Amino acid sequence: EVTSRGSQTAIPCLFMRGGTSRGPFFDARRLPDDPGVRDAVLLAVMGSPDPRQIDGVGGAHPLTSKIGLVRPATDAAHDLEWTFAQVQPGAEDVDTSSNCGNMLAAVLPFAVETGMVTPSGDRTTARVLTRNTGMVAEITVATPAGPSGERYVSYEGPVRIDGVPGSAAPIEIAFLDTAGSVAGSLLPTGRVRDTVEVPGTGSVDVTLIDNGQPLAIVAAERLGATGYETPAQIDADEDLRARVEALRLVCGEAMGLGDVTERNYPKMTLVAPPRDGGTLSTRSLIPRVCHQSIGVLAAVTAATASVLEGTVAHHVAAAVSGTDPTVCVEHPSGALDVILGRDPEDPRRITRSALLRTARLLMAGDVLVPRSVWDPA
Ligand code: NQM
Repeated sequence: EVTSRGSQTAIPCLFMRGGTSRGPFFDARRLPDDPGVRDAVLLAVMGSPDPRQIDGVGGAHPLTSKIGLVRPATDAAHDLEWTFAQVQPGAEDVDTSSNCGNMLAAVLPFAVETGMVTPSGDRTTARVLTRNTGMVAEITVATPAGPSGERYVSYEGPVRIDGVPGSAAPIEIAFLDTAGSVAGSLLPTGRVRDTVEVPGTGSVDVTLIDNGQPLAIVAAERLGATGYETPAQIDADEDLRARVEALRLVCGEAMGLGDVTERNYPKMTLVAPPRDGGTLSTRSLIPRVCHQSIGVLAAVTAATASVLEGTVAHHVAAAVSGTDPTVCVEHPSGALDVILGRDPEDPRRITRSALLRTARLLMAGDVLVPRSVWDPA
């Protein structure tokens, strides 16, 4: 179904913002089956491994170097399947081993735009299976009827999310069974807190946790930071980043993730007491540069840690109450509210988490790659 345009192959593509991230979305069925060819195509689309991604559509930052691959589900329990692909601008690797809750916000809009899902009323809900981690999310978008009666995804609405200018239509995401997405279990070491030995830094108390995103949570203070720095200040602080990276490698091993040198996780989360009326303050490194806000599943995981007694996050967090507490995760450009659903029998078990995002279709058309990349034979 792909077409040629001179010396290049044209691949149908929607370019979308999902939450505070952005990238090209594809119908997964229209990409090469061979994983090696597919990855070469995706790298060519983005312009990696050039760190500026000048010969592609990537935005030269991890948050704008993300890709969504969507297809109708192959079983009756789900409506859609999606695979998230992270390309680090300067690297040659297409990492599909973890998830992205921001890009996930654009999956259902993409599916409606491309006819994979037919809107059923003013609001359309779909169950989306994330193939990266096996996680299921229930997503609801606004699908009003146009003048001719045909329904469309509306991107206009009153919802503001910190990190994105203006307001947009709400996209509700309810995450189910997020625990152990990559690390196998919520607390992969079996403990709420571990003390690890880090070359150059000494003993560091961390909470190693995965409720949708593997995180190593550390008190900002312990690494000589305040936890209230701007992302630019953190990115400019080579010493701090070296300490964080040394800690990350040790935490990766401790979490059973092996050598994480080339991986995008664990995300390093520096925590401090809340400053703006929230539950806790965060600075998230993804994993080597600082996030402008915080990843969605990283926020769900940090929120989960903040309600578990004994964790490094709980130690600095303000108290929250109720069986389904709202945890307000402060980040460099504002805050993100996560509603946690606790198991009434076992309050340490978080069975559901929910939050609001927005998304927008930015461009529709074809993305072009050299034909020799698409068809290397
Ligand atoms: O943790 C960035 C993002 C993310 C991931 C990152 C995310 C999540 O903000 O669910 O959303 O941590 O690399 O897009």
